[in-house]
Amino acid sequence: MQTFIENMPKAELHVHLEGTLEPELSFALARKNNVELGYATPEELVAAYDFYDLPSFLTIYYGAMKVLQDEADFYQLTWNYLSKAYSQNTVYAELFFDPQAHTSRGVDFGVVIRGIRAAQEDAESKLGVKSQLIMCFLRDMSAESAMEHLLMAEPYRAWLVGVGLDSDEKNNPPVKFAAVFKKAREMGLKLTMHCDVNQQNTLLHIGQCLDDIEVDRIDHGVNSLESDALCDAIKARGLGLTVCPVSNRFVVQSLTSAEIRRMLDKGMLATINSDDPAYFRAYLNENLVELQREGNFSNEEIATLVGNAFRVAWLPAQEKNTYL
Ligand code: ES4
Ligand code: ZN
Repeated sequence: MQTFIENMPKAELHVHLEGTLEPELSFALARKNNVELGYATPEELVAAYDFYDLPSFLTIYYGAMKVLQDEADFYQLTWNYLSKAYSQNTVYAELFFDPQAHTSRGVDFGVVIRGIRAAQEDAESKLGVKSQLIMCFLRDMSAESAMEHLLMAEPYRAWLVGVGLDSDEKNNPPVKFAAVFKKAREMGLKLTMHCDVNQQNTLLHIGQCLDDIEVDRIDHGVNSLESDALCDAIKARGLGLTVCPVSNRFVVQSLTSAEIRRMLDKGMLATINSDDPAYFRAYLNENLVELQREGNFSNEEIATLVGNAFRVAWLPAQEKNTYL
């Protein structure tokens, strides 16, 4: 089964580029940029990864970003992820990035996106790994800041496929960003939002994603299973759910294999993803292998989950069919 999973051509739709920052690269960039990390070795840094919910994770995730300073750093981050994807037979990826986590540190928006874009182009031409970029807004920052960043992105519109919403969900509902997402849709961008597992008001938030924002996909969305009406709406609209098993384990102590099986049984378009693989210590293959073991999924079920990622990818139908 492990070989079956490793050999399949795969797509990943929910991976935060900043969440692919491996400890070894952190150390190399810290040395290059004269940044103090506060740990003697990469192993010591990993040992300090102590998260058990979303806020405890986000503190570590944002803190580590201080080593990312110039265009070459964003290139290296992105190139390393896409090379890892290549090594795992992940042939297509939609990549999240968090510009506000960089501009708030004084790093220019253009520096971030140009570094990422150059690595995407090289990965496609040299490795054959195709990728598209999704700009995320930090929901614990203001709607005004999100709108400013959407305007900053206008000159780079052609480099983006969509926008997303991430960071701390508590007291930051989808409707806070209704105007920003409306403008993004007018720019021709696809829309997605995080509805992380077991967040306060999660059913309200999923409902707002569907009815107020009219998203094209939902990131996580596992709690939709608690409402038949939400499940029916998600199914009727053919919306993909980007589920992240190993990420979920930090919050609910399970890979949510039972929930993923229920989604499959209902005909919902669940996909499997790594979220923040450098932190959760699992890329796409490891997520699939561990999920299969916990849920005892058949080859056919794994193939459906992997196929779903191509089905709901933001690619022209003709291009998707070359992968399916
Ligand atoms: C994230 Cl798991 C998760 N949830 C919300 N925001 C995030 N940013 C990076 N990983
Ligand atoms: Zn995420």
